[in-house]
Amino acid sequence: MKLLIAIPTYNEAENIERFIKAVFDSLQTAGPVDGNVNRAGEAAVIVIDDNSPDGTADIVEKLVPQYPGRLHLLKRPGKLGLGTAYLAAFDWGLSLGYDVFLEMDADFSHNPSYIPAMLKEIETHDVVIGSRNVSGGCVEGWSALRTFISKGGSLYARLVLGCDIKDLTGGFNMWTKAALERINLSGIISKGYSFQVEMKFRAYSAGCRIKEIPIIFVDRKMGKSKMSKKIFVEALLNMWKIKKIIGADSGIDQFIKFVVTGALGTVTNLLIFFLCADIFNLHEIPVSIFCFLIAASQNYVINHRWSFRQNTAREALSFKKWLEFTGASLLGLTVNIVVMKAVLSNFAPSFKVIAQACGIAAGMVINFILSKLFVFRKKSIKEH
Ligand SMILES: Nc1nc2c(ncn2[C@@H]2O[C@H](COP(=O)(O)OP(=O)(O)OP(=O)(O)O)[C@@H](O)[C@H]2O)c(=O)[nH]1
Ligand SMILES: [Mg+2]
Repeated sequence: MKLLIAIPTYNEAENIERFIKAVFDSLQTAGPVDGNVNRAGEAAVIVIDDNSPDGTADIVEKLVPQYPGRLHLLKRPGKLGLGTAYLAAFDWGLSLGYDVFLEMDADFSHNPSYIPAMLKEIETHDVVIGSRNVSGGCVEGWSALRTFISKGGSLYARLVLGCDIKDLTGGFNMWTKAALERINLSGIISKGYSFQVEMKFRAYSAGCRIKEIPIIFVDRKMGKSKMSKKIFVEALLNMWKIKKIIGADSGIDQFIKFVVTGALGTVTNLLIFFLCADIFNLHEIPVSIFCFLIAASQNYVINHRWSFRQNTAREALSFKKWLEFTGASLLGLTVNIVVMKAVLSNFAPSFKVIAQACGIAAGMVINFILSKLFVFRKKSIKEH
């Protein structure tokens, strides 16, 4: 296991030397304490500098010989944004066979002493988030206004995206290679601060196992913030683009897919019925039950893999869920019969098929509601 720590910098001359030292120091302790000797021992740091006018890159360049093979510098011609800096580092690391990636700010807001705990968690997860918003985590040194803006922004992102990660905006995150491969890095649209949200939302939507561990985030003591009103508003607007591109299905989309799945199930049901009852002359009642079970199984698989795939991406097909789905289908069938009978006796339409159509529609709606809210409901991160 090889860890690559990516540190983007823009005008961090006052921090970078001490920060790099602190990172390597924390890696030294990571091995013996947590049994991550190999991972931490082989870990490397890459600084991605955007031609900082204060000479950050020169400082890093001078440090490189002190950490042979373990400190790298990627120089870019100008300020191209935090997001593209990370993407460049991921590309670099993936091509060289690194399999765990850590993002960190250079301003000491992200304390390197958390790295061992994150390495421990990454063994059983795809993404580990250093989170300010879970119990035990917090921010130190921010004004009430900045805290309010940050919390408000985070809540807004969570609401727009319908995603229950508590710290969507934070930049202290660890990724496995597998997680990065699932995210589709080349499709990322964010260049600046919404990059962190987009990465996490993509991982969440792709069904990655995500863990948030509490961190105490400390406001920078040296250097200037790169955050501006323009960048902030841009990030807020980007949420909607991200939602559109990653495309969480709406309830209507799910319903249409559910109906198509039901129609396919009916075709399967009729085909098997025709074979068993008409060709092989088997008794209609057991054949009918058999056909129902086969169609329900087919519907279960297609709904899991297609209609509700965004809810079930983290789960495998299971007997328990099949049983729940078949139960919901039986209930749908019961509603179908009850409604059909009620329409017949109350309205007596000239064609009985009209009553049956009403019954099917009612049964389908009940089955859909049970499927969406119960059988294929989206599990929260806590349930994993
Ligand atoms: N390469 C590169 N790094 C950047 C860019 N913008 C910000 N950074 C770095 O990204 C990290 C986070 O930026 P910060 O300015 O600390 O942003 P912040 O944490 O939201 O705000 P403050 O802590 O208040 O400054 C720091 O290490 C910055 O130097 C950029 O355009 N390119
Ligand atoms: Mg910062």
